[in-house]
Amino acid sequence: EQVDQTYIMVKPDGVQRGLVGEIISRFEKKGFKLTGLKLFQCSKELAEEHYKDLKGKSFFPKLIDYITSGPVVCMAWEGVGVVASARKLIGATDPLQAEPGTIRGDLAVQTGRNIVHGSDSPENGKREIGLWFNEAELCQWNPAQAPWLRE
Ligand code: YYY
Ligand code: MG
Repeated sequence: EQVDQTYIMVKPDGVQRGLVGEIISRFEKKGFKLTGLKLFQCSKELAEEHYKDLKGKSFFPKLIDYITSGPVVCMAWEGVGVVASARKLIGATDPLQAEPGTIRGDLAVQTGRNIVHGSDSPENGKREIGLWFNEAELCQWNPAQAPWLRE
């Protein structure tokens, strides 16, 4: 099967609210492989490039202010089906519509403070990891638990 990569980011509100460990833990416990992780203060330019598809939306300036308002936690995760699965773990964009059990459903109340980002396609997963990480910041490794996660 195809192994995909997704870019997951704890947004500034998630960091400020002390939810970094909780959010990392959801993906770690599921069984995906972490290949990159850092705390990072991003520039306006990087935030705009990351969200370039939303340029022109009324909420775009506020979104950029929010994402650049403090440090974020950048993560790269890898696995079969990781992109769609991570989106399910994260839940709907509007946290009030997100199902209980999802990160946004359990931990957030408003779209403009929805605490976490996840790539929406394998192509965007690769693109976003390339935007947020240098090659040297990504690790290829073999988790000891691999044979206990997939037969
Ligand atoms: O992928 P996801 O984060 O669930 O939603 P997107 O439609 O890609 O929007 C990105 C980001 O923009 C969203 O997480 C919050 C913000 N946003 C907003 O503030 N108001 C909206 N009506 C839609 C999105
Ligand atoms: Mg999106």
